[in-house]
Amino acid sequence: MDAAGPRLAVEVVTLFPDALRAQLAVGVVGRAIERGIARVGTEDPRTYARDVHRTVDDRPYGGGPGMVLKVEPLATAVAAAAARLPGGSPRIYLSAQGRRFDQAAARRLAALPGFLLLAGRYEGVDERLVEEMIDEELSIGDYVLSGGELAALVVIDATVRLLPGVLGDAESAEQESFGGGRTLLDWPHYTRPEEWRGRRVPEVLRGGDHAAIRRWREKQALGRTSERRPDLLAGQELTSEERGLLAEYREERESCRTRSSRK
Ligand code: 9D3
Repeated sequence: MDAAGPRLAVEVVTLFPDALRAQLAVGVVGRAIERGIARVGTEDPRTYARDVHRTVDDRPYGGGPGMVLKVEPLATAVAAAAARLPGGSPRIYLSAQGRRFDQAAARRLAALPGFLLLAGRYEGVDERLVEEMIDEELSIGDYVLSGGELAALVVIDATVRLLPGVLGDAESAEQESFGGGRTLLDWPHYTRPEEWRGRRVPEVLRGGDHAAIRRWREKQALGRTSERRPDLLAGQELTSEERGLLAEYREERESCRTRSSRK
């Protein structure tokens, strides 16, 4: 018996609970829920719409295109979902106006006993609902989505995989293997066959020298990060070991380019 309840409880207020639940059933998150580590409930505001058409939206004051989610029945749905969460669980509105969700935000949410996610649709929700019932607003990035459901799935996925016992020991260790607390891009991965269209798997990965393999992977991770995402390394002090690996990476890239451009 699991009388302790889940380590993390999440509630999502959404007009599309079925679509959300389908995605939550698969993969790492699906397994965490099955095992009782996390619990994700949903609440559909349409349930609380009292008119025959079950209306949840209305035209915006001031005019303009699109519709706005009405404050009632949304308020009833938020209250019903919040009542199932541990005390102190923040209520988060997913919107393009929010602070950017990142790995640090995922770690912060993973440390909580629970949180509520409100996924909007159409042009958004009546601002008075936000003022009255919402603690913070989160965006997942600078692009336009059609609603908050995909954002809710992103936040839940990134958060649940950080909960103790969700990942295996090996995967958990890999998350922390390099970088001394900073985020680096991943190194390249290969599996069989050892040659495909004339491209061979890097020789070091085929030998059993684990120290050499580890060094090669760290070099690739550092090199790719500095080439593709210099912003992740900006303002960070590299160790002399790391500077050496980065110099090696750049030399190897250079000699690779020289070779491939030779006539
Ligand atoms: C300027 C008029 N709009 C539509 C073109 C604004 C707008 C309304 C509703 C833009 C996006 C949305 C729906 N977006 C979300 O619900 C959303 C979102 C996003 O669009 N980008 C990044 N993160 C998020 S979190 C929720």
